[in-house]
Formats: sequence, structure tokens, C-alpha cells
Amino acid sequence: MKITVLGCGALGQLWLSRLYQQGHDVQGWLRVPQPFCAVNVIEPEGASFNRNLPTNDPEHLAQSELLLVTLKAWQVSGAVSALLPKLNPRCAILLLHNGMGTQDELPPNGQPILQGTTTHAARHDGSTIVHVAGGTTHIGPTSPAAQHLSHLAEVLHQALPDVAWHNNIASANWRKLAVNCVINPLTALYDCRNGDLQRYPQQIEAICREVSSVMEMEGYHTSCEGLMQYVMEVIQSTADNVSSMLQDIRSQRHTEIDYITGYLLRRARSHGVTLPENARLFELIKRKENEYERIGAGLP
Ligand code: KPL
Repeated sequence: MKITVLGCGALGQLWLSRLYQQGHDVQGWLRVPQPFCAVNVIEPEGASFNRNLPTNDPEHLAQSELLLVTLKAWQVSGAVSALLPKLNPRCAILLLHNGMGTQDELPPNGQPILQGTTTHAARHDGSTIVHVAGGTTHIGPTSPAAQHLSHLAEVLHQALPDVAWHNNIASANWRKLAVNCVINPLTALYDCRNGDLQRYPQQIEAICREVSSVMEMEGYHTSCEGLMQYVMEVIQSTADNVSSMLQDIRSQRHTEIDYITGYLLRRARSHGVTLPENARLFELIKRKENEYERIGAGLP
């Protein structure tokens, strides 16, 4: 299959390496074009993949059957919008990022669009990508044109298991949003690993209560207790992880808070509801982010 991977960060390189090894015709797509993408991945059991893969070939892009987008949520609309006119109308776009709401930012288009979340953990170690832990990728259609694409789950599963197909991906996305609304801001504020959050059950419950109330208003059956149990399971299974938001804050990068807690607050507002705990966490993360972004922009 001809596949373009947009975004060659840790997750992008992991997918490039696995899809290439399955015999797919892959290329990377970089914001700043370079002659090739040096893909260097170390797997959890020690095997390594080291190869220069092609990048930014417009002909390859025009023939691609899948555009796999592994960018951060805030990079998605700009990068994907620029590529839309160059894609084959049948090329599926799979958005794999934390948070929700990026699809609403894309211009109207008829591409089959899928959305997904993954629990694979990969991080940079210098110029190497360390695949820290395996996980599951949940994908599903978010546009009518993508409803018949369940075979893509099998193709992706062969390359990087596990991949699960969901006809109703929105409900899986909301559960992942709840996880990210808890783990990401709290680890960034307490500067701790995911597992250390077990010390804050009351705060976690307050966040989950607000998320479950919005989920109910959006038509997804859930309960605070059920959501909290799921979040606690993820906290335990990713106990040693440094969350992506804490990594962003430590490296003074823009975070995905606008698409995680920010998305939740926007949906709540549309139902005329305020969420005091999540609003407070949103403000605290924005304040942290603004501190270094103002300095970076040379503002006083
Ligand atoms: O998605 C994650 C992230 O760090 O962004 C979790 C699930 C919280 C794992 O660290």
C-alpha cells in the first residue's frame, strides 16, 4: 500500500519503520523538506531499525491511499489543509493525536477521514526513537466516506499491533479525552510521573465528574465511577510514563491543552455549563505555557 506519514516525530518514525518492514511503499512528509528522513527506532526487546526513508515526493503523495497524521493536535489543521488539494479524493486520512476537535478546523472536503488514539509510548533519545512500550491503537470513521474502511485496521495491525476498529470511535475518543484531561495537566502541574497521580483521588474524581457530565450531554452513556476506574487503570498501566504534556512543558514546547481540556470546556460551554475544576487546570497550564512562549517571543 502507498502511505504518506505526515509528521516524523517519535510516533511517526515508529509507524514508518513498521509499515516499511511490512513491505508498504512509505514516505515521510516534513514541514521543512529534507532529502530523506533518517528513521532510527529501538524496539522494547532491543531490535533496531535504521534506514533513510524518502520524503516529500508530491507524486507519491498524490498516489497515496493513506495519509497517516502523527502531528501534535495544534499542528494538524495547518498541515493537513495544505495537503488536501494534492491528495487523491479516495486517500484516507487517519488523525492520530491526543485530544479532539481538529477535524472541525479542516476546510470542507470529501476525503474519508478516520480518527484514532494510541497507547504506544515512544520517545526521543537524541536522534534515536525508543519504543518504550507496546499498546493499542483504536481507530474508526469520522466521515461517512470512511465507514467502509475497516480493512485498514487489519493493515495497520499487521505493522504495529494491536489495532482495533470501532464503528463508533467518538465514544472511545471521549474515554481517552477523560484520561488526558486527568493525567496530562496534573502530571504537568505536579511535575511527576503518571503513577504518582494515585495520590490525588479526590482531584481525579472532580475532573472525571465534570467530564462524565459533558459526555452525558453529548449523548454518551457513562458514569463518573466508570470513568474514574478507567482513568485509574491507565494511571497504573502507564505508571512510569512521563506524560506528553509534562514532556512538552519541560522542553518549553506548545502543549495540546487547547484540544484536551480546552475542547472539553468548549463543549461544556455549548451546553451552557461551566466546569470549575477543569477550567482552573486549563488556566494553570496556559499560564505555564505563556511564561515561556512570551519569553521565546521576546515579550516582557
Ligand atoms: O496519552 C498519554 C500522554 O502522555 O499524552 C497518556 C495516556 C497519559 C500516557 O502518558
